[in-house]
Amino acid sequence: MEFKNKKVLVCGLGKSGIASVDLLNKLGAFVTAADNRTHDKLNLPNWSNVKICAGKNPDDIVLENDFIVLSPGIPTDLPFLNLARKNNIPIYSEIELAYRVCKCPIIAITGTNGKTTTTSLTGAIIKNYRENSVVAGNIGIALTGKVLQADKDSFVVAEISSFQLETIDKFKPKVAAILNFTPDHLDRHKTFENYCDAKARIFQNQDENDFTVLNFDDKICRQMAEKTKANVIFFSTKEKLQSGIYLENDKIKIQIGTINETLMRTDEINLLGEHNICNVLAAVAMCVCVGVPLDIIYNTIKNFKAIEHRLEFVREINGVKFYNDSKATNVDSAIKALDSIKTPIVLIGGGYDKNIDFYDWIKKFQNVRYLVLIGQVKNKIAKQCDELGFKNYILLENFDEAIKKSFEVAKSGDSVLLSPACASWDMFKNFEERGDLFKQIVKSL
Ligand code: UMA
Repeated sequence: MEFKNKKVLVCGLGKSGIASVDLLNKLGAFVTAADNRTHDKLNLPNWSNVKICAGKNPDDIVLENDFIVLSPGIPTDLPFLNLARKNNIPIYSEIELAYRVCKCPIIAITGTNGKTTTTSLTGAIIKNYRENSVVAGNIGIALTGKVLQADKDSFVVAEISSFQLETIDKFKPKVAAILNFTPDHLDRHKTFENYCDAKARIFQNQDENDFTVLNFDDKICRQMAEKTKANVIFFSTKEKLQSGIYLENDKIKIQIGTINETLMRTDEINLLGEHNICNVLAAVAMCVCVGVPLDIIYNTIKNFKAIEHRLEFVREINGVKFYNDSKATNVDSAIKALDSIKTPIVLIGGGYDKNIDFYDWIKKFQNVRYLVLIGQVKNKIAKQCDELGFKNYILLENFDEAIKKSFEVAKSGDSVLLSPACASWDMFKNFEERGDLFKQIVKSL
């Protein structure tokens, strides 16, 4: 695709938008950068040749452009985007722009949970195989900002969200993995079905030379095998597969084509919880697809440690262990944390309301000694706790207060766990800011 002298409207000036503008500048496009926040609230680089449209939606200038690059956080049904569609102005996701300039194969990972750990681990393995490879995407680093760093012999390993997939066009990863499906982001996608459909777009352009890696243990994922044109590689922690990556007697087995090997024992893996074994199996599957030697896969997994904000151990005070699981922004992810910690738990939960139910999470509170609720959705969670007979909770306004209260009620041998089951956007910029503040306050106790 030719970008030189094209008029491009970049919408949203967070990480994705800023990286897209920089990339388009390099490619010789004429860029207008738009954000509905006012200019003083934006933290923009000193661009000399970029028009800025700030403090409103770009309704009045949208038709002046050849195409639009959309940041993932912007809903796709805004009036100015409908106007663009009516006038046949293409709307491309930021990852679509990255794909159009990418020189190497892309390994793309989506799913409701485990994306970040799986992407980090896959990225670590791939970098040990081809060192110029890059890891980016929803993991917190815009793909457009990294994509030119990867040469044709390397790989781009990308965490991909449902938001990013909504407006792809030709985006075609060499390997696409879907880890699992549970309800999330229903405020944006409206129905669970729409959310699953958005995620399934990850393989919509793949062909018989590509690979789709799917979780055999997740029914919806398993059914996706019928919809992809690519070679399906399943992984499973529950079933011995005829072909795929699976667990047998606590060992990881690889049975793909002519490869029939035992890779390692699960007790050689340094990650907490069974869900992380799934993430490891997915990473193994993806790396085998692109021909990474098994010794590189084995050694990288053996040396891989938990990532920040995901069941991250922070500190122990008077026998109370503190864990930062700020990345648990939905119910399924928060359940995984409860399953992984075996001590009694003082749990800090609540946050932004994504229009999801919390019943399944609350039903898992057998180990929860006390629940501290914060954020926009705290009253809804409290009501659902009452309905299920869980009474041991308190509602607080302030994050600092919540952590201090948790420490006060915790007994030696307990764990204080920040695992909110909600996004952070009501009180924080993102889950990283929430997790960082948690760690800072815990360290000051
Ligand atoms: N904005 C508008 N109009 C709107 C809405 C927002 O102009 O109607 C502007 C905001 O004022 C802001 C900008 O858009 O300046 C923000 O854009 P964005 O929300 O797309 O945020 P980015 O900083 O570009 O971050 C995005 C992802 N954020 C979201 O999808 C909400 C980041 O994922 C991702 O790391 C980053 O791109 C790089 O790829 C975060 C996330 O929470 C971690 N993702 C969700 C999740 O994992 O559950 C999907």
